[in-house]
Amino acid sequence: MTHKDILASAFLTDADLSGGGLKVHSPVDGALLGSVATHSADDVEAMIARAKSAFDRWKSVPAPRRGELIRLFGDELRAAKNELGALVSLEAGKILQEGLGEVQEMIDICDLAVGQSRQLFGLTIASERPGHSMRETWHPLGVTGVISAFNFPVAVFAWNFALATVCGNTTIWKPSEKTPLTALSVQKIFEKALKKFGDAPEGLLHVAIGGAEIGEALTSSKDVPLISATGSTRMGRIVGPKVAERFGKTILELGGNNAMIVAPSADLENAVRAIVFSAVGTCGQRCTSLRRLIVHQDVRDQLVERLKSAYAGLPIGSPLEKGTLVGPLIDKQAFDAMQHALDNARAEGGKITGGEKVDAVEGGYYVRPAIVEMVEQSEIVKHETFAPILYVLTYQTLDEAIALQNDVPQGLSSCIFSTDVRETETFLSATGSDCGIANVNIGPSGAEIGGAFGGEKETGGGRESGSDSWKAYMRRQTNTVNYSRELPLAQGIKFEI
Ligand code: UN1
Repeated sequence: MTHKDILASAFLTDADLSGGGLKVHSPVDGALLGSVATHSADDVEAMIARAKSAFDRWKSVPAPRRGELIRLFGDELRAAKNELGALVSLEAGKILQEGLGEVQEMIDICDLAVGQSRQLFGLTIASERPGHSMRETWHPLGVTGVISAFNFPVAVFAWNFALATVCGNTTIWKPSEKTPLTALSVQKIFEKALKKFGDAPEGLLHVAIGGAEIGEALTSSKDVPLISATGSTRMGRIVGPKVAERFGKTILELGGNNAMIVAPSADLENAVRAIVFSAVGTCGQRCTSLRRLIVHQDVRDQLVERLKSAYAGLPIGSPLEKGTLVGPLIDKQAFDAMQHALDNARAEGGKITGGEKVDAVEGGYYVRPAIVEMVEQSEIVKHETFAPILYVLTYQTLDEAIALQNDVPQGLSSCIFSTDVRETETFLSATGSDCGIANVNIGPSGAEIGGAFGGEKETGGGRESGSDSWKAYMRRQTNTVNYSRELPLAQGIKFEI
């Protein structure tokens, strides 16, 4: 399929792709995919007003009926899985398998949200007063601002949108400037669902395309009670305080610096497969990518040797071609950042294998993933570089390994390969990993949508996707009802008039 075919089959028209000010290039070969129209801060103001009036109607639609809209959206995504998956691959550069996986992740979260729409459970609480009942209920919150990143251009949006919608909210989505086309395609797919649904208010979803001024308009508006932002810690440091200043809520999903501990008892065959997938998959551009390997000294040489030979045979090339496992970096800036990190690693004593530019497809930034053997967890290792660089560190005791794993500013994902239950349970205990995600005998990336997704420390603390993450999209209300003929006060206070 040509680029044009991929764009057209993902419902993008010439009007979508021409005349605008934002030039979109494919990381596959640098080809210009389109010039997309952008929005201004004033446009965003108007979107917020429309989303707010849509919210006024949507919040009174019964939640299971709201779920029906997301069920229809999931159906449309199933029908368009191949087309949208290919567009993700073309615009974000991830291999086709991962592009399809990303759309599957959207479908999965729609399914979860449909079920959730019948389970926005509150609580009944024992009242201390006779003839009183207490409960806790959950109500829709309002307009939700979703700021998403290039590396998961559609799935992370869907985590937020599917839940926000069944929870009764309306959404304004600011996709990454690097991936507006997938967002426009998703908007069209959602419109098909809306048509089938029939009577939804106009303005449930707005896509706002542009740069920082869009984010600024969303974060500063008191009419957007919740901002869910995925991206760098640098971005989070701007968004978090800005929203907090007006007492808005945030869900922040920022940088990760994910580690794997490989113990002497580990199944090394599986460890190698997990390491390669999580370190080089998506060309190291997942927030959950494996960046640090903490290996026991007894298995270190063996493991590193196996990894080097696996890395040497990796098929690097166009992500659109079958058989490719490593696609391109998103752009030149990402390539430069990778080279800069490798220079620093070298200066800090690292022994580097790989990392060089590969001439796979003209116009794209392809690299051989790097393995960097470090003497210690120096400065560069503590820094998240969004590229396929795997730092290798060695340990002797589990305590030492856990201390290394935790001694970084980020706290997203982590894992241990071990068949010793004492070690694995320690890793998952209060004295183990300090991350939001901690796995045993699988890699740190590729989380299922059923669990809460997010992390601690500089990762921002937000949780999205499964478990009870839906609560972040609602406001909590505590109710006390007196059905007696008396008026007793709490805490036994007497106040006679
Ligand atoms: C991200 O990189 O922002 O767990 C999200 C994973 C995917 C989501 C990654 N399900 O790797």
